[in-house]
Amino acid sequence: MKALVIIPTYNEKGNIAEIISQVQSVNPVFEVLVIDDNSPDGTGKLLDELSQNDRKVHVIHRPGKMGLGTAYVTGFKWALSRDYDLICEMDADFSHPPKTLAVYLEKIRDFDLVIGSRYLNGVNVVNWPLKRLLLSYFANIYARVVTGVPVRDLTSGFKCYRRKVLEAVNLDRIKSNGYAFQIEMHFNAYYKGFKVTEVPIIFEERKVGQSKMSKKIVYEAVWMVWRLQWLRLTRQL
Ligand SMILES: Nc1nc2c(ncn2[C@@H]2O[C@H](COP(=O)(O)OP(=O)(O)O)[C@@H](O)[C@H]2O)c(=O)[nH]1
Ligand SMILES: [Mg+2]
Repeated sequence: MKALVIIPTYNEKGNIAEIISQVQSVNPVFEVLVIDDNSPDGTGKLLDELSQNDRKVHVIHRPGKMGLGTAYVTGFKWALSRDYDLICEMDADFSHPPKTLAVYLEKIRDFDLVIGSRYLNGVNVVNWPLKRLLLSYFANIYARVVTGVPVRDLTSGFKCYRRKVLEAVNLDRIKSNGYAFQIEMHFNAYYKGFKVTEVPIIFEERKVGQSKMSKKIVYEAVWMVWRLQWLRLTRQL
């Protein structure tokens, strides 16, 4: 079995080497693909060195900051043009505990998509300002009600797909770039009939570097859920 962890980066010089090393120490089956958007802090240069010394570390450089969604779509296509069976998504900033990847390896035997969830058994988020937590929490309830997808953490960016899920999604039609991207992918997987499950994670706010979250990303999710329902009901999904 071949497994790939895709990590998008923008200014993650202080995190990227350590996160790659922790992913690899969970299980040597994991290869890593980093999509770097020409980070001004030199993350890309560091990645060139890391990938030159390790054939299980891969890097794609894009010319500028183009957003999370298009970074993942680029990574998915790269993975699908090779022989990976499992394709995972993860942030570079240690908000997603690498150890959970071991749980994904177990769970994915029985499911097609395993999502790391902050909102199973209460709220498991550490060090977020209350405002941000409330936004995320209620955004998830809103998205769940509008989309009808029974996933507690629809905006989670930490998960593992079986290859066939990504093959079934028309990646060229994925439109969103921020949190909505995660909703859009979960929506597709669920309504295309794949077996989706969640496992609890404890999400910790980053200690190094800065968040790239913006108002624009939030608004995108507000209308995207309606667009997704429209596409589904008119059989365009
Ligand atoms: N390639 C790429 N990575 C990005 C971009 N925006 C954010 N990231 C990465 O996506 C992950 C999550 O971003 P982050 O700013 O921590 O968002 P937050 O956790 O929602 O505050 C991190 O690994 C970032 O470096 C982007 O435009 N391009
Ligand atoms: Mg983060």
